[in-house]
Amino acid sequence: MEKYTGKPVGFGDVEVTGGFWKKKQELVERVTIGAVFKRFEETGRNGCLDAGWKEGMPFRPHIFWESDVTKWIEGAADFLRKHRDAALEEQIDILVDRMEKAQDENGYLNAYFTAVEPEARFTRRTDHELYCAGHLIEGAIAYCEATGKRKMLDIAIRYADLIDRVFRIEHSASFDTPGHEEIELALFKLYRYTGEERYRMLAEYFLDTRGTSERDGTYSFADLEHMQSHLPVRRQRTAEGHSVRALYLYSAMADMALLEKEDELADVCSDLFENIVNRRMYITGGVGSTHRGESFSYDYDLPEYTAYNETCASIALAFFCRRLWLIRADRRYADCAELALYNTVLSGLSLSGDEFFYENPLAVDPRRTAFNDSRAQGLREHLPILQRVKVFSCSCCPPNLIRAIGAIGDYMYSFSGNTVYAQCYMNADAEITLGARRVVLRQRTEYPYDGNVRIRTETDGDYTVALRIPSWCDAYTVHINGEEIPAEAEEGYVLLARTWSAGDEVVLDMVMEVKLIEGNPQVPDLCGRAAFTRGPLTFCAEGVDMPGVQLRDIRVGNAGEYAVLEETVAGERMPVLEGKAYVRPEFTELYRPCRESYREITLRLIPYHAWANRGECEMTVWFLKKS
Ligand code: FUB
Ligand code: ZN
Repeated sequence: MEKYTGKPVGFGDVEVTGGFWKKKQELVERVTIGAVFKRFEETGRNGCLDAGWKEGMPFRPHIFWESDVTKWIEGAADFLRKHRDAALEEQIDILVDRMEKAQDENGYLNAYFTAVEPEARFTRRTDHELYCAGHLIEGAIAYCEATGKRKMLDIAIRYADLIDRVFRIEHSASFDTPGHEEIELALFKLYRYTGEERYRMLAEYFLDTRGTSERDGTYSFADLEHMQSHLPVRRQRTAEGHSVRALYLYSAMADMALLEKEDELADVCSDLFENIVNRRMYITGGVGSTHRGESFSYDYDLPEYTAYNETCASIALAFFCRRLWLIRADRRYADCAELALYNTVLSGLSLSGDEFFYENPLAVDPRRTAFNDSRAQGLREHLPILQRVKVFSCSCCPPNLIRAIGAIGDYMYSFSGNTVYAQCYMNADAEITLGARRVVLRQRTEYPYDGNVRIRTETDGDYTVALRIPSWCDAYTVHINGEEIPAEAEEGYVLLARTWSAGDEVVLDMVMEVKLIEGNPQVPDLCGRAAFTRGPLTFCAEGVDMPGVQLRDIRVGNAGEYAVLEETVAGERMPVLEGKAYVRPEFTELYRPCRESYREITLRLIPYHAWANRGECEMTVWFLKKS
C-alpha cells in the first residue's frame, strides 16, 4: 500500500451478523446501555446537564460528568444506527433538551462551570472543558448519523465555533491547549462530517501549539509530561503521562499525519507505537501501568499486582492503531488493536454486561486486598478492586465500552485504491465502495476462538483482497473456491488480486496454537515466568478452578501439551486450556534448603477477559517456568 492512501471502512458499512462480537453487541444492547443510563440517572449525571444546579441542591455537577453522558449517547447512537428504538431516542432527546437549556447564547456549554463557577470558564487548563467538548462533538455526530436529528449537532457546532474563536482566533482563554486531549480527534471528525475547514484548522492549531506555549505551563497541576506538554508533538518519541490523554492525542496526531501526508508526524506516531508495544504494554494490551497519574511509566515498568491499565486507555490504544493502519499497512497495528480489544478492553465488562472494571491488573491476591482494605485511608497501597462494579465515581470507562463495542465494525476492513485490507477478523457483512465499484464481502468465522475465516464475495470485479496474517500465526493456508493457492505474506498481508465473481469464496485457515510467551528480563516481575496465549487471547488462571493451589507457585512446562476445551465459564461458552503443571509438595516452613520435588497438577486457564465473573479469588497471568 502506498503511504497515506488508506481509507477507513466505518462500522456503518459493516453489519455484525454472528460469532463473538454479535454476542457482545447483543449483550450491550440488551443490558449495558440501560444499566449505564440508570446509574447515570441515579448519580445525578443526567439530571445536571441543564446546568440548573444551585447551592444546597443534591448532585453538584462535576467538571467532566457531561462527558460520561455524551459518550453514552455516542455509544447508544452506534446501536441506534442499526436498530432505531423510540424509547432510547426519547431518553437521548431529553438529555439533548437539557444541554440546549444549559447552552449560553455565545455557545458555551459546561454544566459545572455554568452552574458552579461561571467566572472561571476557560481559565484552568486541567479542568476538562475541552475534553467535554470533544465528547459532545463525537456524541452529536453519532446521534445525527444514526437518526438524522440535528439538534445535538447544532449545539456542538455552536460550542465548537466559540472554542475556535476563543482559542485559535482571539487567544482570549488563559491557556492555549487542552489539559486533557480528546477535542483534537473530535474536531477532525467534525471536519470530515461537515467539510468545514475551520474545525481541521482548530484541531491542527491545538496539535501544533501543544508543548510550545508558556501559558500552558503555569497551572497548579504543572507536570507537563502528565499532559503531553513537555515537548512539541513532533519531538515526542516516547509515550508519556496520563495514558488516555496520550493515546487520544496520538490518535489525533495520526489523523493529522494522514490528512496532511506529513512524514515527520507519521514517523513520530510510528516511534510512539514502537515505544508502547516494545517497552510499555502488557501482554494483555493494557497500557498506563501506574495509578500515579493513571500514567505510562518508564520502559519495562510493568508490575502485575498494581498494574493500572485503565479500560479507556486500551480503547484509546485501539483507536490509535486503527488510524496507523491507514497511514501504512503493517499487520502489527491490527495485532495490537486485537490484543487490546480482546483482552484488556473486554475485561472491563462483566459477562453479565452491567458491571465494569476501570483497572485491569495481571494478578490479584485477595489476602493482600483484604489486608489493604482493612487499613485506614492513608495507610493503604493502591490496589485494583477484585470484582467489577456498576458505576465508579469517575465513570469514563463504562460508556467508552459501549461505544467501542457498538462501533467494533470499524476494525474490520480498510481499503487503499483497489485493495481491501481484511484487518481484524469478525463474523460480519460489509459493503465497501472502492472508487466507482461496490464490493460486498460476507465473512464467517468463530474468531478469536478459531482461526478459520471464510470470506465470500457477493460482487463481480477486479480488486485485491489483502488478508492479514497476524504475528502470532506461524502456519496458515489459503483456498479460493476449494483450491489451495500459494500465499506468501508481504508486510503481513496475503494479497489476492483477481477478477472476482459473485459467490467466490476465500478460506483462510490460521493454525491457532497454544503458546508459552516469556517477557523481557528487564521487566522485574516477569523474570523466570511465562504466560499462555492462543491467537489474540491471553489466558489466566483463577483460584476458583485450582482449589488448594497457590497460583504463583505453579510451574509450567510445554504449551504443546495443553488441550483446548470448549467449556462454559460463568454461563458463556469459551475455550479453556488444560494441561500439566507442577507445584511444590507440602511446604510448612517459611524457609528451607532448596529441594527439587514437585507435585503434578492439572492447570486450567480461561481467557483473561472473562476473569472475575465467578466470585473473588486469586488470579494470575504469569507462571513460573519449569526448566
Ligand atoms: O479525566 C477524565 C477521564 O477520567 C480520563 O480520561 C480517565 O483516565 C479518568 O481520569
Ligand atoms: Zn476510563
